[in-house]
Amino acid sequence: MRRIWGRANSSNVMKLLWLAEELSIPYERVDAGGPFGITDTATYRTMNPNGLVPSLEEDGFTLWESNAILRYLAGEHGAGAPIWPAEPRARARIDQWMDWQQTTLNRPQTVVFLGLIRTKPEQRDTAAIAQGVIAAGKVWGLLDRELAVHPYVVGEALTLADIALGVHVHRWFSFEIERPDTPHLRAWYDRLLGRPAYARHCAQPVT
Ligand SMILES: N[C@@H](CCC(=O)N[C@@H](CS)C(=O)NCC(=O)O)C(=O)O
Repeated sequence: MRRIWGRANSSNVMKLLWLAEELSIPYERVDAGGPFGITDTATYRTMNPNGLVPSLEEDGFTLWESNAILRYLAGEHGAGAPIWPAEPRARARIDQWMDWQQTTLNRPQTVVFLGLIRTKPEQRDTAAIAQGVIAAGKVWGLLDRELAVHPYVVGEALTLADIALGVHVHRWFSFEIERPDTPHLRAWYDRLLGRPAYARHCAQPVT
């Protein structure tokens, strides 16, 4: 039995649902985190001491950190396929962008997301949000330049790098903000929207 713990509107949970559908991996999802709670319970904390979502549970094996779970699931079900190739340099290139999502993109993108989506208008720090938009715009601009050369993040095919970053590009284009012109990023987003699994799990109202 494979169980994904986490509310469906979490970007990090969306990554797993999207990958599972792309690779036809069966799973059961349990709502946890946010209004669903559970993450503070002792039982959940033995599985994920961070008290965050997602967590993966598979016949007694547990794992946390969304990108680590992506790699694990792809290794089990898609190893060697373009989505998670075996060749070390090809794999390293994907890892590079996955780490970049967590370390470089998340910082400004989270400021904008929490400020605009999770904060009441009267409580917003508009200066911090404006700075976040500028910073995130620069980060997305870097990816735009990469996508000028190939249709997906590392080349011709969808990989785990697209999954880690793709959940966030829907939010970026959904925010009511002024964005820099990034035609290649927009074309990639449109390409992702054409994938049923992305449309179903990631391109939903941002909450
Ligand atoms: N680096 C972690 C971050 C996990 C994380 O921050 N999850 C958020 C949701 S995206 C969370 O659990 N928030 C608290 C909650 O939902 O209760 C990962 O990629 O899995």
